Amino acid sequence: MIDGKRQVIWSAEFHPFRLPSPDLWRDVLQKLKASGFNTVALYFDWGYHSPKQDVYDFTGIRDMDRVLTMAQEEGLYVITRAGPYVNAELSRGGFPGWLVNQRGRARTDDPAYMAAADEWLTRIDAIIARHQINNGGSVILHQIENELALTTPAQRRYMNHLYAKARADGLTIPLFHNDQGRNGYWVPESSKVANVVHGPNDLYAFDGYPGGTCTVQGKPTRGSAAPDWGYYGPGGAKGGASASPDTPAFLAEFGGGWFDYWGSNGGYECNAIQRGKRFQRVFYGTNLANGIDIHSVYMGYGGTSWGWLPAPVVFTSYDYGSAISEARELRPKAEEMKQLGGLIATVPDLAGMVPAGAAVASSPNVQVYHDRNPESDARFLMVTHKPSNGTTDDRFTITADLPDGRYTFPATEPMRLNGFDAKWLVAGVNVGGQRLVYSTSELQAALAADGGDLMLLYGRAGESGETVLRYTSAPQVRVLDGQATSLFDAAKGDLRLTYPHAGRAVVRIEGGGRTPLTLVLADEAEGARYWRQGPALVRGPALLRSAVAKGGTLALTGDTREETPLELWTPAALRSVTWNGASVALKPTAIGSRVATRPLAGPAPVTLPALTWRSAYGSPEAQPGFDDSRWQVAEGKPYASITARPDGQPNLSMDAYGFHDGDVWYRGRFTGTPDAKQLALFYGAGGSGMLQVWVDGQFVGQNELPAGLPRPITTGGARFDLPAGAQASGEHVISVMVRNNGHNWDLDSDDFHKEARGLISASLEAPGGRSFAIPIAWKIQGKAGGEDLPDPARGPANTGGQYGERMGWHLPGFDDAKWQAAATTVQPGTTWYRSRFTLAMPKGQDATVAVAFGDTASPRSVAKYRASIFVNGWNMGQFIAHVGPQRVFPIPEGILNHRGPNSIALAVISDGAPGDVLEPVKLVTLRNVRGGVSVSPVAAPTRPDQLIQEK
Ligand code: IPT
Repeated sequence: MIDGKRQVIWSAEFHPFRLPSPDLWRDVLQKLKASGFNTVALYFDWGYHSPKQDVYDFTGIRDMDRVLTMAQEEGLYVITRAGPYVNAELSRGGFPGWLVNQRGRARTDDPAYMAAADEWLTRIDAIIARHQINNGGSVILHQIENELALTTPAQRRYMNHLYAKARADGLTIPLFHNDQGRNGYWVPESSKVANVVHGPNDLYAFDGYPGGTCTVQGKPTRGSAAPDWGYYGPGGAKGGASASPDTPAFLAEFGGGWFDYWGSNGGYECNAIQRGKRFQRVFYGTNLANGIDIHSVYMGYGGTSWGWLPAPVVFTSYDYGSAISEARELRPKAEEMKQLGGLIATVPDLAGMVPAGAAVASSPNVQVYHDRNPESDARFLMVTHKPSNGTTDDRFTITADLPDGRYTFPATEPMRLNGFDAKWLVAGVNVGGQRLVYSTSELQAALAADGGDLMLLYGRAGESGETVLRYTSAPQVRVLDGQATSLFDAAKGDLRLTYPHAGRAVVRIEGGGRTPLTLVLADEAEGARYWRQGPALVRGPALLRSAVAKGGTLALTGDTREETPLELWTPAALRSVTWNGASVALKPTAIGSRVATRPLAGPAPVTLPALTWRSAYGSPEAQPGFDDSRWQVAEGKPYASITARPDGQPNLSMDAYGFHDGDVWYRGRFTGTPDAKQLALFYGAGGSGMLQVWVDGQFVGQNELPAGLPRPITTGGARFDLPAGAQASGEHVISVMVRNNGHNWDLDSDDFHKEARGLISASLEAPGGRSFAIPIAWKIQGKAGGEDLPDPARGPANTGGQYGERMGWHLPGFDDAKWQAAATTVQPGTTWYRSRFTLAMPKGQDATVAVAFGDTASPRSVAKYRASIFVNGWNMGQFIAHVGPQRVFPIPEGILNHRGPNSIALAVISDGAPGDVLEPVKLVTLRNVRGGVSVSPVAAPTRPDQLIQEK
């Protein structure tokens, strides 16, 4: 209940850190709102804000106060999820880099760990506290920890600490934890159930990702029915509405897509279908029918794991197959969500429903979940197959005792359920001044129109619909548009309308003892063209962002994908209407709406420049004479990693030296001997990570960790033959570059995020593996400054220790005048490519531009190489040509300057073999609309001399 009113919390997840252009947060929030969600759930990533212990940044792209303000301005409630641990397919699951050097076990009551967590919590809690609903904000619920499935006393004390900390920091809203499944972990003490683990929470929540997967061939499977995780599930301690029957049933994450991994065939489009249209009706509907009234879809907008944010289990794109694509396009499933969320907004009685008794379908292939509101007796009838993943084509009637009497309906043509699908019907509800007895059409929207009500109902194209309304005497029915017939049953007072769902029909009903009613009866696609915002129902545009009445004017903002007619229903007092600031001339229609006399303009086409490149070689560290005098000596640091290493080796792990993300270089010196013929290395590098090795300036090879697994292998061994010259007496130099593709998450709270990265051990060996006690004196260099960031605006995840990164070659203002026209042959190591270009997007347009590599029709190339993509200095991802699947990298406006100069720098790593060379790179437009929000460029240093110099 919020302010004494029951409310279905209909939420979707968004990660501001996966969209490093704060002005676009508003775009996503508006799109979530327009897609029917009333709440947004936000994770916060501790590591994103903290490059070094005690150092925190909440400015620019890290301004979490701003995202909370925006969410409130856009009319969304907020669920905050601030960790300390979040998982989220982030490197270290959101833990900061420096935390892996801590020996104490994370996610326990180890004092050092809790002190570290408190640093973060003190700061993020202060921001959240200001935005709580009872402080004038819109944050309603707050999550402590994330899927903590170990429930030992140390974990219990840790949970107690987190709860007390949140309260001490002024968080007064209900606190909860999300259980990995409905296991009964951390159920509130107040819940007097047996066989559960109690914890210090106000609410119990759990996560669920049911409903099949995509096959390797990219086909959705429908292997399982929607689970009954509430009223209709098995009884016992974990039955009822949740494992905690005394608190509201709460799904903190319900899979609205899934993540994709290195080496897949490209799963996001399949995930968008797998957990897309129809899935949402069947699965989310089953949840709602089961009494799960706090329901958050993971993800609503996935976004981009830019820079070194990704955990080893994912690549750059975190599209997730969510309702809003990474390119910020509303997928068809978002339109379906708009229709479902529209029902929830229109019928507040859906909150707090309880089972209502049998509603029987005449077909054995069909089941009807039947709930009622205990106060108003309004009904929710969720009609789906039995089992719910059934795909047959069935015709049937439903018999139920409804608030207005016992009905078998439809009375005319039977209902139909054709294929995997569900229908969310309501019965016995008051909508405005009307009484809806039942309808086989789904209710999408209602509003008070002049001197009456308006209702928008829809159904599957080609199926017939039946709607019954209650009157005291026969009303007058006029069909203003399309086809519909009516019959009045004077004994009951029922007006029965029968119509096909085909385009739209409009029926006007007057008299009969009620305020007049306009019924818009649409097919599903027609319904999807309507937006309900503010005091208006608007038909036409690709998106309606807002509808704000001020004085006699209704200001509409939104997007058009093409020239689009505009039709709307508003109170007549709103005489004038503007669209994106320009006034719209309107004329009345015969059906009571008004239409724009001229269509809304669509976008002008976008033209993008071709890219030309200059290049320079970027692995000078490989040369024996390279000056490493300022590098750190790699020894003597305490080893906090969980990875076992052989005795006698120095601590080589990169994190120990303050290098947590991206690439790291090692240079080792040894004295040659005739027997030392091989170099054996053991290293940690995350998913599809790699190393490259030179001896005395000669490339001896590279090793890549295997891809193609949903859970990647993150450490590996490699053996290289030494060049003959390296056996001569005297000093020799080994140069090793390790690409660290992220630290593991800590899903199972076993300190897995502390698996070592960089070199773990190195030894010189005779053939057969006999190793010598030949010492190698190692030096190490990673990101310039280590934990002291040279570029705090872009932050810890932006760069690693490539030479070009240390020198600022990735920055837009770097002077590349001395670079050569792009090389077509390639050397082993890293070659940098830079391009400058200017964009001139038409004003008032929102497009998503992407960087695309080679043949985008295929998930991977024959050529073996990888490229880090810097756009105006921002590391917007990693392309691994031979691993894939991502070839197209959307760049958010704000990072990309849509109206002015830009630069792209690519750091390309190759083994130097012929053909393992950068393929053609081009800019492509993924989406183009007229509209959008206004976006300023994200401020950050542009030239190397603006970077904070290493001390
Ligand atoms: C659950 C996590 O809480 C969330 O952070 C994210 O990792 C999500 O899954 C998957 O994308 S983990 C659960 C599926 C075991």
